[in-house]
Amino acid sequence: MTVYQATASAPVNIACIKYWGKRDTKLILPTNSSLSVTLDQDHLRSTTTSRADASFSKDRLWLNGKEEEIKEGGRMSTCIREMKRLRKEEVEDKNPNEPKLSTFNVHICSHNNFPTAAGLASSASGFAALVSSLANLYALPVSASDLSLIARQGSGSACRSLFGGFVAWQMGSNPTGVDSLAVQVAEQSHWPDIHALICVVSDDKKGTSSTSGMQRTVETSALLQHRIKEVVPRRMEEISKAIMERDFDAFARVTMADSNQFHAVALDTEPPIFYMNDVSRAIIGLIVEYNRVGVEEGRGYRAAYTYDAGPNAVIYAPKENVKEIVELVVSYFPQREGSFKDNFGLFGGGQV
Ligand code: 2P0
Repeated sequence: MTVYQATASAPVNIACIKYWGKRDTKLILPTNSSLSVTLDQDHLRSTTTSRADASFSKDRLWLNGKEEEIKEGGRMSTCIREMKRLRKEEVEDKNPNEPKLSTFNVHICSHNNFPTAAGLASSASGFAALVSSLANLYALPVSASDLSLIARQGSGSACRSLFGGFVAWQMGSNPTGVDSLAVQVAEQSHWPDIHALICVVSDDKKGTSSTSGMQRTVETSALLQHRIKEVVPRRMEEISKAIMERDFDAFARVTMADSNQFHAVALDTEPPIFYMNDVSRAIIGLIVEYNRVGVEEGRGYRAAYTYDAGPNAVIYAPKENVKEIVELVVSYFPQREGSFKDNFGLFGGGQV
């Protein structure tokens, strides 16, 4: 008996130009393009195994060992349905000898190898790994950008985790979403010198989810309109150029400005959304001072902070500065042994 099973894994990505806002909530089409760096660390990944079998009575999903319901019409069921459609159209319809896996139900088992204590969003790596494992199972002859169209419908940021290195999610303009996909701007090997340091400020569950928070921003923030029309298109060009030229000073300036503006549009939402806390803001102060000294010494910016929908900091820096930054951060924010909660903990420093 043939066993139809495949495994794939996908890493976390951290945006430098932030995705915040949908123009279509069902298809997950964004109000602006975004750009991220995919972390190339073994300990920040989701790994997913999918199995198709004629005897399975329904599609089922286990996350970190616990079975989760696959809601009819929900994001998970959309992704599974779209992957089955691709299997039928790209494989079975073209070659009638291929087994009709698209008619079988699937069992999907997914694990994150990073602790929930890290407070990192797992939907990006999770949906990217899901789509990749189904693509392997179904032996789909399609590109990573094609798969990103489906991962996007699981969670917007997931489309960017299908590539390594520096990745853009092009917002597109077609109402069907066919051109809202991820493309690789540069391989990680193009600029291996950049490292990411993840500083766990708090592992408290965030008060406002990204999905509902960004919709409120779309509905109520006037600043968001300025951001999506005037600011992000220019920044997408600036950061792509900085990456191509390996210009860390320019990369850092755009990254920090965009993190600041993302949190400004969150504050401009009614009612306002606060993701950073006092420790987050103190880390910003530390990096600003570190960069001020760098500029004074003629070395330019040497580190860039960025914050997502929570208080934890990610600091991008060239490898030569990482040790110094870790020492600085640890000296100002001592960690309490064995505890992440309500403390400042360094989760990881490593190559992106
Ligand atoms: C980003 N974030 O670009 C931005 C920055 C959070 C802040 O993508 O509703 O979990 O599933 O599409 O992808 C978080 O949004 O939201 C996010 P959905 P998602 O990384």
